[in-house]
Amino acid sequence: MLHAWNGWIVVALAVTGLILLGGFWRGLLGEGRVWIKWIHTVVGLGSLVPVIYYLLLAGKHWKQLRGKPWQRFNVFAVLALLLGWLASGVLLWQFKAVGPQWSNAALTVHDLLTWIGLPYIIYHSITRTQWLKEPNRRTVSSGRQSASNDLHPAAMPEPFYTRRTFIRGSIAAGLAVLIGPSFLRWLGQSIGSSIGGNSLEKLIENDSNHMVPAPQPLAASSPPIGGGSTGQFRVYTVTPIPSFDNNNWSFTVDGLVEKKLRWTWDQFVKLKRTVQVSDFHCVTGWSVYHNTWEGIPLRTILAEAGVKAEAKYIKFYSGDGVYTDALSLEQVQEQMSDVLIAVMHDGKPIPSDLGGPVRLIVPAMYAYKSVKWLVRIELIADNHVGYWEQRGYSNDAWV
Ligand SMILES: Nc1nc2c(c(=O)[nH]1)N[C@H]1C(S)=C(S)[C@@H](COP(=O)(O)O)O[C@H]1N2
Ligand SMILES: [Mo]
Repeated sequence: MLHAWNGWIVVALAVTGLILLGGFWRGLLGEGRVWIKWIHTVVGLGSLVPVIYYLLLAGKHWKQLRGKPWQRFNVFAVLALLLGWLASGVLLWQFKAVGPQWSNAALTVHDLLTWIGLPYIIYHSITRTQWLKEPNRRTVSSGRQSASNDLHPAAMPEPFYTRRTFIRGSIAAGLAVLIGPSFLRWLGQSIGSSIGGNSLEKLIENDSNHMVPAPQPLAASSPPIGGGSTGQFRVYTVTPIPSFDNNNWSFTVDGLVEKKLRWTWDQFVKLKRTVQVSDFHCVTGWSVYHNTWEGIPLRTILAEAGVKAEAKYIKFYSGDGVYTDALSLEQVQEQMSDVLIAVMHDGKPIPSDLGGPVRLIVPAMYAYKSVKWLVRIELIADNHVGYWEQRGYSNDAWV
């Protein structure tokens, strides 16, 4: 019964975990995503209960597994997986307390265990359900089992080509085909190589924006004074990735301002830019370090537009037509001089996947504040609750 409970817990964690990982579900689920994250966290913490209960009984079980090295190995593998997932999961759950460095490492471990553990557990479940039909192979039974073991010694090797090895081989091959490509993509991203991953080069190659002229980098951007970013961006979007060209792109500053501003791309690329180096942190655990961003400080633009006294908040609109977020004027004017309307990353135009041609960068806050495909800034009197904040993300986004 303990095994069955544990099995169902793993199924629940696998399903919710894969939904959280899949970019496809971001826009579709909305608020549901935050709920699923909660379910995943609570069930994950709950997975400790059967583990502890098992450990109390482990001595007895271990004896029953005498002479069955593979089953003993399996016990180790499953315990290592569950405890590894749990420990890294706790760090991801407590990302604010432990900070981005720890959650970044925890996410890598959590993912790695998933790519190894999930195929392992699926293989294990499929092959072992066949055992249920063969009582002599089941571990937990009465003395009858040792009798049958004497008749069919476990040590007797099976011939290589039997129905069973064929079925196992097919299951393993099927899983490799299903999971292999995503695993390789993940591996490529983690070790920073470009096999199938979203390496920066790939994202730049796939840029679907057609803005002319291309912005020319300042000396501090090329080569990037930050030395080039480290880590991989995961491309997050709640809509299909929009594409822009000179005809469908413009940049507006309006609302409670003295002077409404509107630029076409030709005008916008001529604005004076500055360069900053900053880290980029997502609440789901990943970070990209030492980004060299080039763009226009938000303060410069606000000064040019002239903020009216009634204005208290700044609302940011994405050109995807859906995503928005806001900062308070006080935050921007007193605490964060580094909020940037970014046009270039590491000396290159920001590719469409990463929010180009123009995205917001708020280094002191988690990246859900960094609105991609930024096209409009509106000064408002009452706070606006952003896309993810409406769906359960914390209003407090300070890293
Ligand atoms: N328009 C838009 N901006 C967005 C998002 C989005 O879904 N749409 N996701 C936010 C979140 S949660 C993160 S972590 C970062 C991800 O940036 P990246 O896709 O360039 O890695 O963008 C932020 N800005
Ligand atoms: Mo995020």
